[in-house]
Amino acid sequence: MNKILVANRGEIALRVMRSCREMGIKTVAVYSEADRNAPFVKYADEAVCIGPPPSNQSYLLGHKIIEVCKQLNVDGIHPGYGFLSENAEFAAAVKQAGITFIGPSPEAMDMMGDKLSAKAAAKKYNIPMVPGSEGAIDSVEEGKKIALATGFPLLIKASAGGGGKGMRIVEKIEDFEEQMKLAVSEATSAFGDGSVFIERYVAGPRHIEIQVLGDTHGNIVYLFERECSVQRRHQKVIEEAPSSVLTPEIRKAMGECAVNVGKACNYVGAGTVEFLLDENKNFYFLEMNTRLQVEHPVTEMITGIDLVKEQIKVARGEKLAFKQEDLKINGHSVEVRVYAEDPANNFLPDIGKLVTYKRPQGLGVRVDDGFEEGMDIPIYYDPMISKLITFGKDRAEAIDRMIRAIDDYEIVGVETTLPFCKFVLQHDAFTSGNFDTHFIKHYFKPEYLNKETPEEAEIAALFGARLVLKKQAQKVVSNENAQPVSKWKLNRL
Ligand code: MV4
Repeated sequence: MNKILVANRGEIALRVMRSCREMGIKTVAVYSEADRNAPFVKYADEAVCIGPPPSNQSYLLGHKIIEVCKQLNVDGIHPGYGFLSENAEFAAAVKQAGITFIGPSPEAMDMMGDKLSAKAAAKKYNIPMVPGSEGAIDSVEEGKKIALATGFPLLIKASAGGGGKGMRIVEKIEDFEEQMKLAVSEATSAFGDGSVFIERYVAGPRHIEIQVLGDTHGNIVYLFERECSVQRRHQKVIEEAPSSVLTPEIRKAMGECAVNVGKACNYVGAGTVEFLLDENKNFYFLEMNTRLQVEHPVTEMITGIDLVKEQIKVARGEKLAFKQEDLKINGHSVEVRVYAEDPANNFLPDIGKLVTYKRPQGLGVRVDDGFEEGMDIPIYYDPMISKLITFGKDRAEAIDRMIRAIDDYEIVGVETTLPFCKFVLQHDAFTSGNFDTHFIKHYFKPEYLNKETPEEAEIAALFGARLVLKKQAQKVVSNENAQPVSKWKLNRL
């Protein structure tokens, strides 16, 4: 493989291209008019503008991207995450054009894209699943029977859904009919497929996912877990690896189940198998994501494996260079997602210019981003500014390092979720490891971020600046390089 086109933008496009460069592979960026000056466009060996800013006129235009590949003699496409990454039709069209899709087969994507067919495939390997319906519910009558046998509360889920879309909780049989009708109509309008199924509702679960990697020779391994329980409205906020609740025995059992889910669809490449873990540490298979995930860096940090390189190697037909017993967890890694959103104002996107943008640095700190100081955050896409990742010898060190990195990060011009992430990292429930998917609902209130009114902030900043100047004047003799406290800190903390 000599040239790879990255069918994505932002931090993930850049992250993929870095691995390509290390492997001596040329890169092609495709970009929208909104991303003309983006770092990933500058980093690529070649770059082609494919349309106006809206994704459906640029990053989602599979046929146009394949045309670019043909013109530039591209031999592989890396889809990143989001956009076309889980589109089986696109993967098939890429293959049809004689280009390597860096990811699983269209068949595996189709099988795992539908939750019912994923569960049916997993069932053949005796993977534990939440009790509920065997397949789709065809009528309200049938649904009620299964609901009574399953028990309440229960969930009605859309087979074509994912990430919590099209999910409805039912507390009692009297509500079943109405909720089922709503679920079916939501699923039909959102996914064009009204198939729904029933699962018992697992209260207070942890969301734990297993990274798997398969090659074209039938080998598949697990790269341990990521704990993703801290999330807000199905949007992950903090991820870490390993999870502080898994014993070596449960880790092995979950890992082996994940490998079997991969085997059930002849999985090739990097994939993620999602599980729920209940209070008694029983785990249940939920779904499989057939792409590289946003949070893949924490796995890279604790295994020392570059997942993008591995994706490319297996796409070239190489055998995995390691076996399960070669893989070990080393240390601990935490990731926070830094969004241009205002956590004090219901997480409304706060789009604007990155007037000041200074990354934290130092031992154990990794920043995956796609911005430079002075750039505008486009309104057309996900408002994620960066992923801030830390690594330490143990969980406490990774967390302390993350708090230090958050304090060192200087972002002026937009509100960010950094103070919110710091709040979570300092919370007893988080540091003790005793939390579940309801963490934010249970513990977070916007007032905890203690944001001042603009007037108060200005007064505080003026006082702070005076104090800093005074202190600096005193320090000149002992430390002439003393840094003033950043404006960001004065305003936000
Ligand atoms: C569940 C559940 C409880 N019981 N299934 C939400 C996203 C989708 N992947 C599955 N989800 C859930 N499925 C049963 N039977 C609770 C959730 C859930 C959740 C799961 C993972 C992470 C965050 C979550 C937040 C709310 C609900």
